[in-house]
Amino acid sequence: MTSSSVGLGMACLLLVSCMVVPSLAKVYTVGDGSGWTTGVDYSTWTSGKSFKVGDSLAFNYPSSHTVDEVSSSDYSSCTVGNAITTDNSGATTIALKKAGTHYFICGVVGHCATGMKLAVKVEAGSPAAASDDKPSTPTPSTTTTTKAPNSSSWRVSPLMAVVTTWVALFLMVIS
Ligand SMILES: [Cu+2]
Repeated sequence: MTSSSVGLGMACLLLVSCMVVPSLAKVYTVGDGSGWTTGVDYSTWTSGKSFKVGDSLAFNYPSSHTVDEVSSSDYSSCTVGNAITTDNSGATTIALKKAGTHYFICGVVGHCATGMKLAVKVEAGSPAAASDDKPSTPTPSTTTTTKAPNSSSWRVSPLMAVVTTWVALFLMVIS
């Protein structure tokens, strides 16, 4: 298989993943091809992007990392242990439901200091997009392996989890 056909396949996957979500919402894959890992400058990744309420962040990472949403001060000081929400499923999708700045770090001691920290400034979307909190999802109860903390700020669509896993596998295969 040539690399161009692999690229085409990935493009199709990404296209599908964009069509799955409501038209106005975007899903941002954190770190793009690098994923959520040490040694990536996430402030560079966020620059030039404008995040809106209704968009989502997709974190892809090996289970040796976690995705912790933390306070501004814990973000600045890389303090672990006070996470607002945490997940280590390897494919974490975070719905950005509130305007304001959201802070994420890896909960493994030392990783935040080596770059695993992400601050995302979320703007209120258009009135139409901001008002619908939850588009009707057919069968949310079929969520399979994703560990879902009992918190409303986490919403991992099973379909998106599958799609992001595919993308991650493609990236592993072609790397
Ligand atoms: Cu980590």
